[in-house]
Amino acid sequence: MAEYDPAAGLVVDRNLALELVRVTEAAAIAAARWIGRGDKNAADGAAVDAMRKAFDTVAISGTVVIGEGEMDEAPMLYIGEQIGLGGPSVDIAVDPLEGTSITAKGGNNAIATVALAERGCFLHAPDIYMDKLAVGPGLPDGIVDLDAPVEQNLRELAKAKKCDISDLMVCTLDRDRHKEMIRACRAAGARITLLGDGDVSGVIAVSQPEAGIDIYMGSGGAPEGVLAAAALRCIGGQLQGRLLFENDEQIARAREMGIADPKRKYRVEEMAAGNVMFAATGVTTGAMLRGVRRTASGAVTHSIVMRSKSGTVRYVEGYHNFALKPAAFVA
Ligand code: VTB
Repeated sequence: MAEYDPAAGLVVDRNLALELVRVTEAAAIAAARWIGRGDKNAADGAAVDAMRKAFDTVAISGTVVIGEGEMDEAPMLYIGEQIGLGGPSVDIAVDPLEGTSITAKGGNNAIATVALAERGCFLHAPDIYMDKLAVGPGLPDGIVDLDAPVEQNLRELAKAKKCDISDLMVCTLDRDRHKEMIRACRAAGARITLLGDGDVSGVIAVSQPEAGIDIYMGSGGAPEGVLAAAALRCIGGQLQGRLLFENDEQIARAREMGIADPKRKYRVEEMAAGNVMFAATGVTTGAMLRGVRRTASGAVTHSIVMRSKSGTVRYVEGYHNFALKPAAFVA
């Protein structure tokens, strides 16, 4: 069924969300061939290639706004690339393989992911770091803040959740730059899950009660921040993000991309506005999704797909028959 959104003046079919699952399934199946084979670039390349081909069957006029890089450095899914069969004008954010190193090592939590929004609705985040702070739905707005000390955020969150700080589980990337933050969390008495990679699913975990994560904090890729914001637009939860510029050149480039205030603290709806759809398929098993499982004649995939407009979250189990469809392109 088509939906008319007067604010955007565009017609976006809700079934597009299900189309996105085909796209992430294709990328995940292709990447899964490279699990544990020690070649992260090959895994990434396979995911990009499969995802790019899968987009050719989706009825959109899509523009990649979060992608694999600039046109001169990425042959496919580069920023500005036009994709799709033709249809409503939408912006696309992709991370064909979030967790290339995880996949290369056969670790946990690698996903293939895509988000879609009406034209102009995603923050055009440059490929730099973003400081992130996220908590799940149902908490008072602003209960935690990027500018507040770690201890204060944990204290306020524990109070709101009516538990002790020692009951809280923090999630962050295991990086040297987070040493001081991790020390402060531990000193306050909180528990911590350290991720090797994959902060898109790390952030989303705060809004999935079964994942057991109360708060995500720390810096990771800015494009990954926009993808996580797209997911939280659909399932709820708070995420604050601030771009971390390392030099004036990066600030100047961001200005060209439309970012006027380099110190701005973005909220979820400022990173992913309007009618948003998000899909992800597990490549390797994690808290959110099971990884691709190979069978004698095909593969089984596990995906999540959601829409901001309805708030519906679907888990999709796909049984793919390679005898009927080529393995690298399940569409
Ligand atoms: C994170 C993580 C990604 O990059 O965004 C991270 O989610 C940030 O960069 O999976 P560093 O690795 O330099 O910390 C990835 O690890 C890879 O894109």
